[in-house]
Amino acid sequence: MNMSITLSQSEILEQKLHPNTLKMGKHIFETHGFLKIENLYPKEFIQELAAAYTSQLQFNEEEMTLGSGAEVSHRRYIVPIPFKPPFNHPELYANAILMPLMKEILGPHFILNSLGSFTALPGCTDQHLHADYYPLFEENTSISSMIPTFAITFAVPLVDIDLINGPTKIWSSSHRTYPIDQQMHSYTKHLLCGPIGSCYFWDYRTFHAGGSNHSEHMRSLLYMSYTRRWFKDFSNPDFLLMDEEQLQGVPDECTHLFAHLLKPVRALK
Ligand SMILES: O=C(O)CCC(=O)C(=O)O
Repeated sequence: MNMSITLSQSEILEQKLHPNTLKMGKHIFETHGFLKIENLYPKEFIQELAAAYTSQLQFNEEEMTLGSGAEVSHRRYIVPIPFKPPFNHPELYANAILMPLMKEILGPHFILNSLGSFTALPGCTDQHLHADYYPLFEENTSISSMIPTFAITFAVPLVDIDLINGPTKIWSSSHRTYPIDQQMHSYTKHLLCGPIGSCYFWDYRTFHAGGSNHSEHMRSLLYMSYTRRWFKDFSNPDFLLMDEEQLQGVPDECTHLFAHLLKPVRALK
């Protein structure tokens, strides 16, 4: 089965998903625990972000930027990205096509919880298999696996991802079992390759692992996490590097994504 959707020309022009595409996207995500959108963003837009990210790394010494993140496997870092231009563009984090799909999946009161990158340097080795969170109710893993999702990791390739530079590996439908170690063979593994402009996202419960980077270039995925508003992430770096001025600069129609940071008077419109 295809785990991806491709936007039609009219969906791109109108910046709106056809109701059937919306239904299909939700269905794939809920069944398989992940979904890929082949062509969500204009290539030039992502190329601009990629150039800004590279210069952010060059401007800071490697230890300063990569060191402010967390090394999650050999030569693979989670790096925080400050919420400022060009990374605070609503087309990225409040994308008109994406938001209705997130709302279908996470309910109406979801928030943006973090912004950063998964950066795999050349020579980076395979990451260990993991899910992004523990069962929500640790004493009852089967209930925790049955319920709708509470959080999503959303990844945007900043380079074309191929078999050489380390696609994320993901195990289809593994969000319904915890842990999957003894039963890996019952799940189909997918390699999340994709060109600039594509994106993919997975349920916090879906098992996955970053691939090894055999190329000579850095492989970065920009990532954001979208979560239900009540969810507090105790397991992952809670990066949303945003000051008061940047918060005040958020367009009114996007403030709901920051409801957890706003004073109650502005919070729920
Ligand atoms: O680098 C990747 O492809 C994924 C990284 C990841 O899943 C993580 O660090 O939690």
